[in-house]
Amino acid sequence: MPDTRHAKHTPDPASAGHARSRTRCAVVGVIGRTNSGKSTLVNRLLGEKISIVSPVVQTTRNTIRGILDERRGQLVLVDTPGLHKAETKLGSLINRMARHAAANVDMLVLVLDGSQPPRIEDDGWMRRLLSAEQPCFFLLNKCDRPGTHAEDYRLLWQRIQDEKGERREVLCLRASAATGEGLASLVDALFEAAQPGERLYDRNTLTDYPRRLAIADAIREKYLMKLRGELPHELGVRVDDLRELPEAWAVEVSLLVNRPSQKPIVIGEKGRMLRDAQRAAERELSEQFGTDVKLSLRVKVEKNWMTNTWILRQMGYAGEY
Ligand SMILES: Nc1nc2c(ncn2[C@@H]2O[C@H](COP(=O)(O)OP(=O)(O)OP(=O)(O)O)[C@@H](O)[C@H]2O)c(=O)[nH]1
Ligand SMILES: [Mg+2]
Repeated sequence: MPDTRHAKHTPDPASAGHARSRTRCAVVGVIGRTNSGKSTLVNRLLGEKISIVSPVVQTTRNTIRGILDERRGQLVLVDTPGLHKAETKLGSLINRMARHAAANVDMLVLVLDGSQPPRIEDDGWMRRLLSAEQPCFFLLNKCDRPGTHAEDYRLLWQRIQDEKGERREVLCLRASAATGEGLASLVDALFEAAQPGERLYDRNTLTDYPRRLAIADAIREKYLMKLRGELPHELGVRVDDLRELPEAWAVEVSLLVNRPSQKPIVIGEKGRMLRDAQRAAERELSEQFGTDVKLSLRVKVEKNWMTNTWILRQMGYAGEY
């Protein structure tokens, strides 16, 4: 993927100044509980990976914007962290970020995990959507898996409306972010609900997610699959230095853990875990940015990094709101 697609937010000069627009544009919040498939959906819609994906809950920790550009207009897809029961300051920040993102978009897609029954977080989001001002859609995801809980979600929505004494028609689409099935209908529905307007981003822009955060995420993703128990949630990845040299990008990275006992696990036997993560991330990032990326990883014990606002800010978790 050419690096120019990871550009900064720049209004499209070609489209500026037109009073009446034939294009339709909208900022679309992709929301839902953790692990429902939001990031998989955004990546699939863009046809490129901009957001990390894993079977571990709380994979996404930032809001990440991806730009879907078509002749008919532009959808700015905002991937958000999944709501979950927060037990740490980081967890509460992440939940706040997701709610904040949902309040500041033109329309909302609530991604439901059709392969599992509804949970408390689905209930919470549906209640919010009932009174949300924006157009809303339900996307019943993972329909490639046998058995769907469509009826459970329908009943939940019905019960919430009965309880609140309010009615709202929401289009519910079945889809699979993994296979792409049903996603064309979603995109059509989103463009149809979008208002006429000019493009918000240059047509070639894929995402405005900062490089440092994208690099840190790629490394964290490599670890999410390998670590067990609490460790995936207690690992912080921070890019300390990024030098974009002509021959290769040189990146210095700290892997932060809470306790000394976690350090050898992250390094692995004879450094194997660290080396594997480094190589896999280097491969992926080099392809993504179209230049060689060399990572230098250091594991540090930073007690309570998850409650340290300064560190959280460096990781982009405490900005914007
Ligand atoms: N079978 C199947 N698996 C899916 C589908 N969509 C996502 N998954 C899997 O579900 C898991 C979670 O996917 P993510 O995209 O990381 O979920 P998320 O909603 O972004 O999760 P958080 O970032 O934690 O909120 C991964 O293992 C995905 O491969 C789908 O349509 N079908
Ligand atoms: Mg995600």
